[in-house]
Amino acid sequence: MERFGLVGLPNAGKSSLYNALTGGGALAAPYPFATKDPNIGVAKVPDDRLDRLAAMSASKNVVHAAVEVVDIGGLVEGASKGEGLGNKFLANIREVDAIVFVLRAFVDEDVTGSADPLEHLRIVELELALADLETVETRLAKTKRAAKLEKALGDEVRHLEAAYAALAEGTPLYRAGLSDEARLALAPHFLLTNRRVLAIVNVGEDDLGSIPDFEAGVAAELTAAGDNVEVIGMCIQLEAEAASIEDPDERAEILEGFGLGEGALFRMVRSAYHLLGLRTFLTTGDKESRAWTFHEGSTAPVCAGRIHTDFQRGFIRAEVIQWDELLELGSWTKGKEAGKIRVEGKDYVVQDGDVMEFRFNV
Ligand SMILES: Nc1nc2c(ncn2[C@@H]2O[C@H](COP(=O)(O)OP(=O)(O)OP(=O)(O)O)[C@@H](O)[C@H]2O)c(=O)[nH]1
Ligand SMILES: [Mg+2]
Repeated sequence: MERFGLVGLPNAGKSSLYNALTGGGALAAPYPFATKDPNIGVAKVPDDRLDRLAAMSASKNVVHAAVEVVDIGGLVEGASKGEGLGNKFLANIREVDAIVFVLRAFVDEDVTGSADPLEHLRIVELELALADLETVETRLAKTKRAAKLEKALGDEVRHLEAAYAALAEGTPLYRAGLSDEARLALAPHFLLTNRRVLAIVNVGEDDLGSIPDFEAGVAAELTAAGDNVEVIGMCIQLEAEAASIEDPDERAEILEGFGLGEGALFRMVRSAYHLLGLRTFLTTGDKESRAWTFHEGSTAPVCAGRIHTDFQRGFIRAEVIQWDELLELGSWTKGKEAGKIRVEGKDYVVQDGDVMEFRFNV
């Protein structure tokens, strides 16, 4: 399962957000370093398309896609040099696929620390960039030596040099304007800032109206990033309170009462999922409707393999229709009768929102 890690200064609200997303019981407390070892949990990816298909098929079982969330201990200025929880926290970040920055903007006298999200962003970015700088420096020296004997390593030296130049300025790689080719070539080095980033601005209960301003302020700092970065403002405290309510109708009422609409958690999980390059195809029937995760650009046999390896091995063809077309037709059978279900072969690149059935032979 794909993982995203919550990264930020102490008391930013990471554990509170983790609890809200996963229904977990991580310690959230008004003192720094409340979290020492990471908490790991699973967040369901809300999907209205799935719910509607399940209703259409009167499915007994509904299975959402899911991602893993890791709540990492707070980092402080100097973390890359061992301050605070230091290197331990860096190791935890290396293990995630995408980073979610939690930047504090809420003011609360009982919770120590700065409430300036840009200050939070500056420190977090600098620490991650410094940690990467150290890694790149070592790799660059090694690769340069090796390149004297092996000419093919010239490209790698070039990419590492470009990374070095950016990091030495304190610029994280996700907004250093590197080409896709360069970022891909650097992937084997597991650098912290060579990933996609989602930034959450944790706004106070009384500041909901200022969410767009906070979002714009943080986004302006991250502009060079292009598609690799997204910013979402929310009040984690209120979101967490609402999320703790089991009954969906009651929860919707509370969210409405707080003035939070559908709530920002849903939006956040969806954004993180998309940022990771993850997409969804669906299956639907009376027994089960289910959302399956695949990587953007996957072919039909690869997607079939998400369900069962036999489906991939013995793949013959896929029957496909977009979810909204199927809903309009009312059922798979009606879709067939109307000739609206397409037959696709092994080269078909699956699209987000495809509803699929696979024919296979083993
Ligand atoms: N007023 C207010 N308090 C919040 C909000 N979000 C979190 N808090 C409080 O801030 C304190 C710190 O929250 P945590 O979730 O423990 O923060 P953390 O980022 O996990 O902190 P560390 O684990 O120490 O790095 C807790 O007492 C929370 O209840 C918020 O939106 N508003
Ligand atoms: Mg914590």
